[in-house]
Amino acid sequence: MAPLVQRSGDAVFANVERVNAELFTLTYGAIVRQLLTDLEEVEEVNKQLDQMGYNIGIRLIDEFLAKSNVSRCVEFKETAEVIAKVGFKMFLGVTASVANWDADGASCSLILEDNPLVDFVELPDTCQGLYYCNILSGVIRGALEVVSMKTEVNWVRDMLRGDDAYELRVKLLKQVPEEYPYKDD
Ligand code: MYR
Repeated sequence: MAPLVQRSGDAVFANVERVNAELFTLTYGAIVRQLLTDLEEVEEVNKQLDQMGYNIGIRLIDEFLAKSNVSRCVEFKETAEVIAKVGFKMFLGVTASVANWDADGASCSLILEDNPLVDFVELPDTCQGLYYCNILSGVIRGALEVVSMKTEVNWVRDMLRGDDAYELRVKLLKQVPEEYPYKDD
C-alpha cells in the first residue's frame, strides 16, 4: 500500500490559497455572466461592474489601511506605487507596475502582466466592448475617494481585447485636503 504522504502546513496553506483564488475568479466570472444576461448591453455591464467596484472600494480602503500599515501618502506618485505594489498584492495576489506619468504628475498607468481575474476566461464575439475587469477601476476610484482623491480610472489596454497587457489609466482630478473633524479649543 502506498504510504500516506503528510503535506507540510505550508503546502496545505498554499493549496487552500490557490483554491480560494480560483473560487474567487470563477465567482467573478459568474457575476459578469449574470450581468450580461440581465442587462443585455455590454455598456450597461461595464457601468454596473464599475459601480460594484466603487461600492467595494469605499469599504475596502479601511481594511487596506488597517492591514497594510502604510503611512498616508503625501504625493500622488507615492499613492500610485502603494496601490500597485501593496494594494494589488493584498487583494489580487499580484503586483502592477506604475508607468507613463504625464508631465504634471497627475496621470499614470498601472500595468498588470498577470491578472488572476481572467484565468479561464475567453470572450465570445458578442461581448466586444466589454471591459471584463471593470470592477477593478471602480475599486480604485472608490478607495481613493475615501482618502480624498477624486480620480478617473479607465482601461487603455486589455489582453482580452487582444492587447499585450492590462493597463489602467488613473487620473487625479482633485485632491481634497482632509480636515480634522473636531475643533481644537
Ligand atoms: C494615501 O495616499 O494616503 C494612501 C492611500 C493608499 C490607497 C490604496 C488604495 C488601495 C486600493 C487597492 C486596489 C486593489 C485592487 C484589487
